[in-house]
Amino acid sequence: MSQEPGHYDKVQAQEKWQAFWEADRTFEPLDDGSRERRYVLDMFPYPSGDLHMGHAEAYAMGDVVSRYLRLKGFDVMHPIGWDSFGLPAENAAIKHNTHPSEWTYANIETQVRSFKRYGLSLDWSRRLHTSDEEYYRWTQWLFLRFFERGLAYRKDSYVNWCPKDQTVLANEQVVQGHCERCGTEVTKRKLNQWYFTTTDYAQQLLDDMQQLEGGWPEHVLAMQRNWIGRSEGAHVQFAIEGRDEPVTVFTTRPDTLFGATFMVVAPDSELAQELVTAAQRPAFDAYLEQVKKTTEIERQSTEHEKTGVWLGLSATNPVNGEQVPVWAADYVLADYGTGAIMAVPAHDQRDLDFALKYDLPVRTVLDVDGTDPAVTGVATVGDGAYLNSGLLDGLTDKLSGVSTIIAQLEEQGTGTGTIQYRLRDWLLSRQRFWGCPIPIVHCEQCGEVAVPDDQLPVKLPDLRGAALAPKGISPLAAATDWVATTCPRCGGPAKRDTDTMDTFVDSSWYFFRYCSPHFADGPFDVEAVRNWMPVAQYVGGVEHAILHLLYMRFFTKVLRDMGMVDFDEPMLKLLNQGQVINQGRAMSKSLGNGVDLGAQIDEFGVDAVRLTVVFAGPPEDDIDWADMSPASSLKFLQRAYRIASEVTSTPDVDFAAGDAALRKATHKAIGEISQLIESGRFNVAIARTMELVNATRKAIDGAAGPADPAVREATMFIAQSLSLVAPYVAEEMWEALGLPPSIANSIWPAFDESLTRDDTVTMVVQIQGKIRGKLEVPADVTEEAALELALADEGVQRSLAGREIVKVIARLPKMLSLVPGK
Ligand code: ANZ
Ligand code: ZN
Repeated sequence: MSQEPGHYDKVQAQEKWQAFWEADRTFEPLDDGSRERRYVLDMFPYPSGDLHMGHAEAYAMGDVVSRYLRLKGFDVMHPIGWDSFGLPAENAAIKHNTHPSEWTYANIETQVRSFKRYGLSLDWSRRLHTSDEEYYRWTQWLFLRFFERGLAYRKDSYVNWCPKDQTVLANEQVVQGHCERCGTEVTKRKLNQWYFTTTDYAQQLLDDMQQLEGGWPEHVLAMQRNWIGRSEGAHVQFAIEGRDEPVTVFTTRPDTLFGATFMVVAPDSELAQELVTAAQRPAFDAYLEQVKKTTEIERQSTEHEKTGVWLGLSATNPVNGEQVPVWAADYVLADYGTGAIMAVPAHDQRDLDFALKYDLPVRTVLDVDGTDPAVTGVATVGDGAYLNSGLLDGLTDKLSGVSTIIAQLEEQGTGTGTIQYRLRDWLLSRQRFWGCPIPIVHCEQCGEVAVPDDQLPVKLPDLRGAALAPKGISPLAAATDWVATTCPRCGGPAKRDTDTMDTFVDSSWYFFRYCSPHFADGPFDVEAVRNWMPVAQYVGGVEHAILHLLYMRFFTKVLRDMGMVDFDEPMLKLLNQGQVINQGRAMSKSLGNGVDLGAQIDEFGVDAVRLTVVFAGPPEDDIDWADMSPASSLKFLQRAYRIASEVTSTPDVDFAAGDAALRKATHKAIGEISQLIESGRFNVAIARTMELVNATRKAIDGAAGPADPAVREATMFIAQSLSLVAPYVAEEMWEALGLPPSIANSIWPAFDESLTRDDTVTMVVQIQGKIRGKLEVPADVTEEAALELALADEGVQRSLAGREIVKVIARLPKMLSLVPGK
């Protein structure tokens, strides 16, 4: 296809430069310490299919930072890999009667091609896949280190269970309480599950957020904080007749203890099973069945209708010796606090709703606003004067109420002040095939035995197709040859663990692996991690604002305690890009409003699509594709390219000799754009680049002309600035300017502040030959402006004394001479 002169051929440019970067290995870091290192990381993709508009946005943002830091002279590492274990591969394998790896690795290859075409400055030499044996061997190794340190343990817990398919379901396979495959109502079943003790690190996870202040979005820090959920309160012991152990409750309001009129235990707790009397057993068992069908979210919702059952016994309130009935109710959760509460209906809405329904007493112990909760049905919360509260009566604020009662309980030995976290231990085992096998062997003699390091990886058996279909606990259990093994400790018969790890385990350490991706003696080379980390900029979706970020922070702290890393936090800065939507809504098949990335690229080219995405608005904001015009982006890029094709000076010209006005515009742009990129305002940086393109066009067409050295200087900077978002046209421009490739190896120009200063000159004002004033004026002041300034000057006004000016003699900017009339 022939092109008009000064027109860049987007398809040809894409092929040409992609091949160049690949052969030149342009984006592999030197990693030799000759330059300061910077690590820029995008959250790695899941190979669900080809790249989509969401990827286009996220990776375009990361590339701006990565390419900018390169040009600023840093040795940048910007790696890529795949989070390649996960359930969709298993479903595809069942459907097509293949192995999950086939679907997975085929999709990865598709994404690789798209990533390469998308012109990202990625280091392909560090590519990893979490489902490779070479990778999951080290996931297992890390699991074993956690296990040795007591940070990985097993306990019983409830999982989603489909009674028809006889299988465990992941949360995402439960659709409105029903099995995604067969529609049967999902219930809960107790299974032995693996956990990591994230709770041991709760306080550190909270405290170290101080190091992220300013580098992470405030709302992400808030989400982390809420998830960890620190509560200060007390453990209070209620004695139970005929039972040695008292029941301990957790409360944030121990000061309301005199208002506790009943106790509630989580129905799905061990404690409820222990407490329930024989007479109440049938009613309790029936109730528990009902509870198992309720999701945790429903249980915590304030709208959820309160239900419960009396367990047939009473407990003793430690401060007044009162007997209060013990109930089981689903609004109390088994795994928060102690799984048991003291109910204070007057001052806790959930307790009040329950008390009113089951006709339990309500006793006000705090006068908050003069109202009576038993009458209004609204529990009163906050500070107030204590009533009916023994030693607390007379106090009026929560702080002293709480400390007084805690002191009393501690003295009696019936309670203590404590801190509770909402954070739970991380349930990491999955009853799935396509994941990292848990490297533990179960021996009848020795119990849980670690697979020795030199026998890692424990490889997945070769199950495919129908063998992966749900039946029983886990697909791996069906591989009986694989399950049967010998105990590494006693040599006796043993069974392999048939669970695999949550894929969040894989993604909790991949960023360490990138630092030394082929390291054979451990998950990573400690030295390489010391060189590269922490990550300077992490980019990814806000959907990972809680779990992924929390888990990788947890891993980092454990590795630090193991002496493998020397920092507390792995990611110094975090950017959450927005979403690409269409016509005001998330893109979806059912709405038919999907936008195909490949089609957009075919029509407008990579550069125009990337420019559109980055120019659309602040990186955190959503982009509505319906409002975008990639066609005008392309038009702008052609305008920019044409400028480069018109420059006639040679690379060795002296910029200092160039047009002063254009030089000033260029250096202003250098200063501003650098600042804008560093503060994450990429869209505004592009707007500045567009302005510089206009100024340069004017200079070429005007007095300066295409040979002016300032035109070359401006055009070079336009190309560099554009290279952050439109790398193909930028390389073309660089080449048109006669400069050696790649533009990615060029150096971002130094900003010369002196060139941008608005120079001023002292102007002398004479009246009838005598100096009557001295004024600071711009060096390029016009006669009109000079006259206006002079007439506004007090000294000049005084000596004119109202006379009209009949003649002006201007020798600007130094002198203005005025001749007044009579
Ligand atoms: C008595 C009380 C009186 C309470 C009062 C509150 C107000 P946070 O702040 O979220 O930590 N609670 C304790 N364990 C629970 C569990 N396993 N399931 C459901 N609720 C539980 O909440 C702590 C409060 O939630 C505790 O303080 C307890 O109710 C309840 F005027 O105890 B409180
Ligand atoms: Zn053994």
